[in-house]
Amino acid sequence: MSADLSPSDNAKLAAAKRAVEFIEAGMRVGLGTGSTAFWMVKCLGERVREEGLNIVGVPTSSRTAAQAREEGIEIVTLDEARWLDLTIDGADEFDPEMNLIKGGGGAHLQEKIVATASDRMIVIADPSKAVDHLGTFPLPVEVIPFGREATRALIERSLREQDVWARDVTLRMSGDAPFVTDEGNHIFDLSLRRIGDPRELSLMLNQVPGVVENGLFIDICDCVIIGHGDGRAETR
Ligand code: ABF
Repeated sequence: MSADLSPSDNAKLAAAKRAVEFIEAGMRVGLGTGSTAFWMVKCLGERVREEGLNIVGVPTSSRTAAQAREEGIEIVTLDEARWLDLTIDGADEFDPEMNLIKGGGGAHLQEKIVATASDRMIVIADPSKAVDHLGTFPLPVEVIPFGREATRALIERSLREQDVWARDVTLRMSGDAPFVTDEGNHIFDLSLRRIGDPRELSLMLNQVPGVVENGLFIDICDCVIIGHGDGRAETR
């Protein structure tokens, strides 16, 4: 725990520190994105520099790639690594079954590909991310820019047909322009309030032409490390 950091950053740091203890020499590691994953990349960089830990990392975003390079972590593409031993990433929400909503940072497409190509996924989070039911956090859905409004209408129709209550399907903006992902796509954020059946919703969304990937991670996460403001970390 550091007196210079806010309780929230201390919680993220505590989870990150515990998670990097699972990284062993020779591993191929997926590196997540977001403010919690930032601390993980920082802690891993320390181990690489101080212990000479020999690993390669596969970043899940251009942001994380830049940070990993600064930290002196060797990075390779997922195709070069082929398969990963472990991915460590943040989440926007996790439920008791360790299903997740991700994508608040706009990187869930690469994050899902990387986590799915890993033997294990560890999520690092502060206690605010724990929920009984997913859905309070708006669900990100990445769509290709072509025909975006037609895709929006299809998403809305599919939600209605499935009786999923959606307050809004909102185009994510960055200033005056649509937010653009690393893959050149746009994101709709779905205000759903509560997701009854995350697996069914995920399948339904990914069947809509124009949808690239949604932010539901079902049966992908193996364990969650929750950090606390006082520096403690618990594993679930
Ligand atoms: C990424 O960062 C995302 O999938 C998720 O949206 C977000 C969590 O961010 P933070 O750690 O900043 O809360 O992992």
